[in-house]
Amino acid sequence: MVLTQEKSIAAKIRSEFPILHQEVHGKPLIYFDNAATSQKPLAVLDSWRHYYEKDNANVHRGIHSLSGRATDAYEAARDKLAEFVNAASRKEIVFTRNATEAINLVAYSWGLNNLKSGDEIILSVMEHHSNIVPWQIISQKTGAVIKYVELTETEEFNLEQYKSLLWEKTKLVSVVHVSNTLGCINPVEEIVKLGHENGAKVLIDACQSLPHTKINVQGIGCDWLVGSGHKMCGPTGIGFLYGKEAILTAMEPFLGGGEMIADVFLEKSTYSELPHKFEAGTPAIGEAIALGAAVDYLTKIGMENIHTYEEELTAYLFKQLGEIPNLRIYGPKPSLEGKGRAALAAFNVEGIHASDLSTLLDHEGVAIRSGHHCTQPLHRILGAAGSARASLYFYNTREEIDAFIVALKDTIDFFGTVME
Ligand code: C6P
Repeated sequence: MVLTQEKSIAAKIRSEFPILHQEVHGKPLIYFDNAATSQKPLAVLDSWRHYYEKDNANVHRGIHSLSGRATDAYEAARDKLAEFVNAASRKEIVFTRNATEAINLVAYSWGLNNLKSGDEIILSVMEHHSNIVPWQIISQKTGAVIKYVELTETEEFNLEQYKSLLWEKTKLVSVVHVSNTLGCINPVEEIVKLGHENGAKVLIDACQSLPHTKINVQGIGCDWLVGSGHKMCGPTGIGFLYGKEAILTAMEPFLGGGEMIADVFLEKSTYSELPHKFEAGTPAIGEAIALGAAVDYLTKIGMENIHTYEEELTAYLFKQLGEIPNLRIYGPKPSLEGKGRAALAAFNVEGIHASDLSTLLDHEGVAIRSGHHCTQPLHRILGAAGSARASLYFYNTREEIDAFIVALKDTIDFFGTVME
């Protein structure tokens, strides 16, 4: 199905998301906080419920029928995810709680064992805290030094400065694909290629790209890539780490316990094969299965269709926001066709606190996020304590953007009147 503004298609898609059909403070809900978490379609809710109603049992443990069904469905979800990101093997997909845990897995398992004093880690200033704090901890423990890629004048990834940071001491590059604040789309293939040419390993944080565009890990060429299920129509509590098989094989386990072992003796243990070596304890089984259903759902709509439709929304959102005086949007401008950035806008209106905007918009039924969006260092560089952020997904429409703009203008007028 090609996504368009056409009423019947938009209505069909929206009918699959029960949560969207409610009023907040007496106004129809306009959910524009999709970068924080996405809503879940019936197919995902049904899959989760089916698991707990019919198949609930622990995985890889029992030989009874329920355990067999749970194990099959859990492993089928891994297959779906492997195909979704074009991994070379299902062994390269490790289920984690979220992207944050996946980055910590790499930091503790690979970073702690492979980095030493004087080695260098390259991050960018636009990273989410999840891709800064784990490396700060590893840096403190190993003596490895963190270097940051800065922004260009258009508030994008500074590729030239990145090149100047790379040298033989660079052992790791860990950067975001799409910034959750700037909305810029970073040239990850080029970043990976340059990192590899200098002998560094490269991790890509695909949290904000995976839900919106086709990701091909082999095409990107990265060593690791992380994502969170809840941002791509799946449940919370489930995410994943993609890692090249040879690298994951060479890595030490992150957490120890049941499920990740081959044999346990009182003195020592041997570990399971990939990917189970990294999945200690009972996993989030129902959530992984429901994430598999989300992958099926997104695949059925088509990632290309989602991407193209969101470009259309981006163009419209930026056109409408652009007409509001004293409103500053962070990150690059999209083309007139909405290309070149993600369907989100973090912004500030002169003289009005972002949280006040968000609070008053909530009274109009509009859900946007305000604050630092877990990119505090970036906000400091932008000279703002925080920002308001409207972030869209494929179930949003131009009519919702219109209603958001009316509510935003009314809110700004209200503050203007109060402050006069
Ligand atoms: N950003 C946002 O409102 P977790 O919490 O592990 O599911 O995702 C962390 C994360 C990592 N990288 C990027 C680029 C992200 O955007 C996020 C989550 C949300 O922007 C919540 S802070």
